[in-house]
Amino acid sequence: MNTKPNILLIYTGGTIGMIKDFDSGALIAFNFDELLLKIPELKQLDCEIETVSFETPIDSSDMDVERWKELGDIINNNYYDYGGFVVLHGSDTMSYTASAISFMFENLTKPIIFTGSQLPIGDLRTDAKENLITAVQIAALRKKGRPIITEVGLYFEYKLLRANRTTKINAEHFEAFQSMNYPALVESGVHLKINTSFLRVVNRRKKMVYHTHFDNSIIVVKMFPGINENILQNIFSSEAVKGIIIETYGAGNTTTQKWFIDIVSAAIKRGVPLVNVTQCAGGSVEMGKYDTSVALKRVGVISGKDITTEAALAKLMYLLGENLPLKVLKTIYETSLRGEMSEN
Ligand code: ASN
Repeated sequence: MNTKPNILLIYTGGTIGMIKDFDSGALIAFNFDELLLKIPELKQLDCEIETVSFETPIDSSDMDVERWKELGDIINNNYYDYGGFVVLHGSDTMSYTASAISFMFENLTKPIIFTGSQLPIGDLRTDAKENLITAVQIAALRKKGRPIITEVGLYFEYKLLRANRTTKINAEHFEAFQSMNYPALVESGVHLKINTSFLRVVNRRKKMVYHTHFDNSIIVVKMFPGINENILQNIFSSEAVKGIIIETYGAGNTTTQKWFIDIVSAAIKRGVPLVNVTQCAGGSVEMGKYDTSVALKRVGVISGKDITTEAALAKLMYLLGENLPLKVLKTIYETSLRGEMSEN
C-alpha cells in the first residue's frame, strides 16, 4: 500500500514561475507540467506530487475575488483526493489571497501552504527552489499518518508563518514577509523545527465547510494628520460602501474632532460595519486606552485587535458575504475565526 502523502501543487502565477530563456535572455513563463524534470530534487521528497495551473497564470497584482474563488474551487474540488496543497503565488498580494483562503476553508484538516519567490525559478541565485522544496516538504509532514499542519501557511525564506498573520514588508530582500504578532510555525535550518504549541488545533469530527461569498463593497481608509473632511464624508456616506476599515494610529487612535466622530457614527447608524486596525506593523488596537479612541468605542466601531490589514479586509468581505445583522457581525468579527487575531 502506498502511504506517501500526495500533494497538489497549484500554480497561479508570479515571479516564481518564470525561467530564463538561455538564447534570448528574456524571462518566460515556465511550463509546470515539466516541473519534476526541471527540479529533480522534488523526486527525493517523501511524497507524490501532481501539478495544476491557472489557465492564465497572473502577476499577483491582478488577483481579485473571482480568482480567489478560482483557487478555492481547485482546492475544494480536490480536497478529499490529496493530503495537502502547495500554492505558488506572486509575492505582492500573497498575504491577501492566503488570508482570504483561510476564511474560505472552515475546519481545515489539511495543509494549504503558499509560497513564491523574489527571483524566478530559472535564475542562478533564485530563492524559488528552496521555498518550493521546503513548502512541499512541510505540506507532506505527517504524525501517525496525519498532517501536522492543518491550516493555511505561508512559507518564505526559512520560515512557515500563519498566512493570515503575514504582511509583505520588503520588495527586495529574500526575507519578504513578516508576522509581527504571531510566532513562526516552522523554522527551517539543518532540521525543520516545528513549533507545535503555536499550530492550530483542529477538531477532526467537524466537517470542512467551504465558503465562497465574499462581498468586496468595502474600502480601507488610512488615517493621516490633515485628512480632508469632505473626502471622508463622501466615502463614508456612499451607498456603494457596505464596510469600512480604518487604519488608525498606534493603539487605535484617531483625531477627536467632532466632524470625524459624526461621520463615523453616521456610517455605523446606516448599518455599515467600521473596523479599527492599527497602521503599526506590530501590536494591537485597544479602544478606550487613550482618550483619542474612547468615542470610537462608544459609537460602535469594531476592534480589529492585532489583525493585519490584509486579513482584516478578507475577514470583512467574508462576513459581509454571510449577510449577518451588524451586531452579530461585530461580535463574530471581534472573535478569532482562523487564528487571525489574538483573543484579548
Ligand atoms: N509581481 C510579482 C507578483 O506578485 C512579484 C513576485 O512574485 N515576486 O506576482
